Amino acid sequence: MRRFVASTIVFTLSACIAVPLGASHGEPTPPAGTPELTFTTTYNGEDRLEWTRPDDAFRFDLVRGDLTLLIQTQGDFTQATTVCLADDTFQTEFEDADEPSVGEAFWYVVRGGNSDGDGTYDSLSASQVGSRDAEINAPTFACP
Ligand SMILES: [Ca+2]
Repeated sequence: MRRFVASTIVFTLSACIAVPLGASHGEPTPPAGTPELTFTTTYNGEDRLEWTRPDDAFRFDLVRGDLTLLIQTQGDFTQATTVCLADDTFQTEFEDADEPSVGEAFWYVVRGGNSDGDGTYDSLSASQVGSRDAEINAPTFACP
């Protein structure tokens, strides 16, 4: 009986914490920000991706694509997206063991998510033309 009561209390607290400040209860508020992604090579030669955690995001989707395909298709992320590397991970880093072929390159993008939905793969920079989201979400192997 005591365990049941404790579970109920924990659930109630979690539900309240998930609602961002200033948001009305019942209105879905997926992350408005976008993680900032950085790429480094570790001391043992691993390719490490790290990203920032926007205040309103606690899970992340990381996708990889083929840069040559992206250029050849004039920016078609549907054709150039090749793999979902991490789906709903709580981590803010990933080590990619795969290497592109000689003369090729990978591109990576990450989006945040919360209990209300997914954020955006867009950079939110004025220099970006159009949105990446619909094209990156289209392939069957895209991050759900
Ligand atoms: Ca996901």
